[in-house]
Amino acid sequence: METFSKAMINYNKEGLNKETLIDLYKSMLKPRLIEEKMLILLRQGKISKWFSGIGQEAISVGVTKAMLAEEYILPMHRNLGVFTTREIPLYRLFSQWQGKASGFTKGRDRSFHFGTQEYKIVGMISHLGPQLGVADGIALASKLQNKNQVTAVFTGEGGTSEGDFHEALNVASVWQLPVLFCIENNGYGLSTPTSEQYNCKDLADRALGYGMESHIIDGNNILEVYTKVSALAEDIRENPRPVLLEFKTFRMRGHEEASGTKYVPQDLLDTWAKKDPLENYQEFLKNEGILDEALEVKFKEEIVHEINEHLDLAYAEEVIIASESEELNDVYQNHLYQEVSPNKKTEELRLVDAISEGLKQSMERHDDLVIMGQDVAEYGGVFKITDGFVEAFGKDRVRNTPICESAIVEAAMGLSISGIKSVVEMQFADFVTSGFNPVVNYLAKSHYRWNQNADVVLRMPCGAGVAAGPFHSQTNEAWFTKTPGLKVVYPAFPYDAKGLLASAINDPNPVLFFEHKALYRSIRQEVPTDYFTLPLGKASLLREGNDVTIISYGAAVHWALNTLDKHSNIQADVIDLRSLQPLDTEAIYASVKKTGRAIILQEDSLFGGIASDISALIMENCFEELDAPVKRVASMETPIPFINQLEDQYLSRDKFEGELLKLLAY
Ligand SMILES: Cc1ncc(C[n+]2csc(CCOP(=O)(O)OP(=O)(O)O)c2C)c(N)n1
Repeated sequence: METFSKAMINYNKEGLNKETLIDLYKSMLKPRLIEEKMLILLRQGKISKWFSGIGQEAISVGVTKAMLAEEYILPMHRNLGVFTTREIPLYRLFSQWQGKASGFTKGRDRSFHFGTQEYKIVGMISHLGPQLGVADGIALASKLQNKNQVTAVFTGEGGTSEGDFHEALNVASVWQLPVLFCIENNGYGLSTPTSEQYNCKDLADRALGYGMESHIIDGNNILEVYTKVSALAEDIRENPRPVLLEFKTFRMRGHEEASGTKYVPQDLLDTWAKKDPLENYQEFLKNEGILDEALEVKFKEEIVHEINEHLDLAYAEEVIIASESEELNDVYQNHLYQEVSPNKKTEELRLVDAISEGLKQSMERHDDLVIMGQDVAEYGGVFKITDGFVEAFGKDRVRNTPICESAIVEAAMGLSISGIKSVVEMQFADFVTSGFNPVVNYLAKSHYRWNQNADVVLRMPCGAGVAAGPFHSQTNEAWFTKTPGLKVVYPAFPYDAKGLLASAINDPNPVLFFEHKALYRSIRQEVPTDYFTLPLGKASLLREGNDVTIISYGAAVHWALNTLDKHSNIQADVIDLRSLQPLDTEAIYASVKKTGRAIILQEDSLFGGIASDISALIMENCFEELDAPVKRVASMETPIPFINQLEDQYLSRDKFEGELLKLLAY
């Protein structure tokens, strides 16, 4: 082994005892030796992919050592040292990498893509940036529950270019959340050097723009990392606030092992090789008389023995046997619906009032339920659903957010990780696109991947017919009904909206709750005054008849009813789906088998909408009983236009009558 002059890194061991100094050494040695073993296994074709953190161990280890065991850490793909320092048994890590059951994802996700509540680690999703907003949510929970805990989250310098980074830092600063944002600046994001990633000297300087404190730390100096982060963490526990840390380091190997380092200038690699965090520290400990050759060999032998023993355990473990039912069972967290029957006393409410009342009663029932959204606090939300909520529940629980849909969905995920339910109001369903990634990739996949539910309801004011143009009129449920892991509820009446919202909030899974804007103030109904629930996944049969089955949801239900009002001779079953995921196929099949004809009316444009799936389901399950082809009626294949004569033409509303008559005449 080459020896290095201790001048390459200046160590200051002041205030640290010998045990701590040795412990830090052993803690860095372990991930290094595991990695060396992994590189051999990779060459032998025994593992599939490896992201090396060699040369960056001081950051993972130093930060983790500075945290308390009950504090959450959100690592990235090069942070093996976080997992080993949290003392996860190695065979579980090896099983995870081999896709075996003793890992953390039952073979459903690879490498470091997992979390574990047992070790208070929340692993990444591939998209990198969302981790940062999730850390905000966990830190918010710590504040709301007065836990005085710090949350540490990692990102590479490449990940700081994502919008999630900006959103998460901004929210953390506005809300003064106790988060340590740890940037590991290792020179390259895949093949992209820092000069092509960002155009400022130090990423730490970005903190200024967010009104946040920041520090630059030598990421290769374990003692600097450990002492500085320990002091900061202690201070943040007392004075909650976010802090941005930029750790200067270098990626010594390829982005992942197969991709090599051809694009990295050799002199850079040579310079940083001299600053190796482990070898320099080892040299320092020897010079200080704390470590000697014999002890070094002993430690290495112990760790190598542990690695081999645990590798044998993992290799001996049976491979996963695929089971369809087990896979399907884990997409959603099991939840036993609790029926709360409606009381007798009713009042006439508009849809908007019923949602507001239902939400308020859920806030009373779940005393830690948090509402987040733009302008939802004093202003009461743009549709006034949360009017008066701040007075009733306080600003901790009714939270105005900056305009940052991604960070807020991610924060809701973080709250759920800490056991807190939340409702997020999208100001308009259209804007969910700005938070689309965390909805479909984080909330939807989390339970399936590592058994972590996302106890979040996204309220989605949606729909056309209000002359609001292409960006305030969409009914975008189809983007979500096709994503396993999400539930989608879409009431058409005040009574249903109130009961279903209560159930959506009780359900521990992520639920998108669509509220049609055009119905908010136009539809009235007698609604029970007290809290009550209705089951998700149950359609309601609004009218009964033998001629035809009309299937619809949302505003289109009212279009269908209005059409029938004009034709008293048509005897139709009218099914209001109320919930699209889960879908009440039983109600659909029972009706179609009775009538022999089915027409599905949706407000969304035709292609890829849920009407297409329902149509296919009917063909597959009721073909023998059909007297006519199933008909889908939907809006035009264009964006939604603004002016009423164009919008009227766009909508399926006025086409329905003709199509219904044609179907009946078939
Ligand atoms: C949203 C997104 N875009 C692209 C990628 C592909 N990708 C994975 S890691 C990576 C580079 C990340 O660089 P950095 O954040 O600096 O972390 P490092 O790998 O250097 O530790 C890229 C481009 C991705 N995973 N997610």
